Amino acid sequence: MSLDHFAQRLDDNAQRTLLAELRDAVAQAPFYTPTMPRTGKPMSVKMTNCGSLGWLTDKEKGYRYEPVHPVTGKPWPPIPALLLRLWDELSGYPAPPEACLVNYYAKGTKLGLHRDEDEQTFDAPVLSVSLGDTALFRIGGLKRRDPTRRIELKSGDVFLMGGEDRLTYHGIDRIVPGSSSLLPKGGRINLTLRRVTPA
Ligand code: MD3
Ligand code: FE
Repeated sequence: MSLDHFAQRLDDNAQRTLLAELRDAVAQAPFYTPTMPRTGKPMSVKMTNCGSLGWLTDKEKGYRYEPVHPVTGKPWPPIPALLLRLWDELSGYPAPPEACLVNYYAKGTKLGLHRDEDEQTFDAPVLSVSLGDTALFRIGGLKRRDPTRRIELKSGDVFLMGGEDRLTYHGIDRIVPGSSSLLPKGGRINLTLRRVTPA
């Protein structure tokens, strides 16, 4: 396994079901603005999490996983059932995901080229689900300077990266405003399911 793009894996109905589950989660764990390690510079993406562990970053302690929301201090809400099923169907991993990072991209939001390397194990894949406006996603190789290519991630698309591609560099160049009517206020939500500890 390496990179798999399941275009339109979720139909309109499934996207709306997931969005409803997500509304409950976000009511308990509101989106907040993460800040960069050391500099404290705010990121343009808004974040929250579901699951037993959530990814976060702040000026003082940097990138890490924590069991509670940084603002409310409460445990993250459960991962939506639809996502747990999707992980079972596609991941090929013998244990459920521990973390579901929820990213919100308003118009103008970017995410620079990076690797997801804060987990204790890379033997599980990362599974990503896109909702709302189309993203211009950039994916490179195992080295930062490797050539990159662009992939459009649309509402309902699922992207799976594992095996030799688990540590590839990737980022979001921009979102395309008005490309989807799923989210009433526009923008894009991306959900990434991850394993943090070995099964
Ligand atoms: C390729 N999110 O949360 S998801 C992230 O659309 C992140 O919000 C992007 O990068 C987003 O860390 C991209 C697709 C993705 C996620 C993880 C990967 C692609 C990946 C890990 C390795 C290679
Ligand atoms: Fe990433």
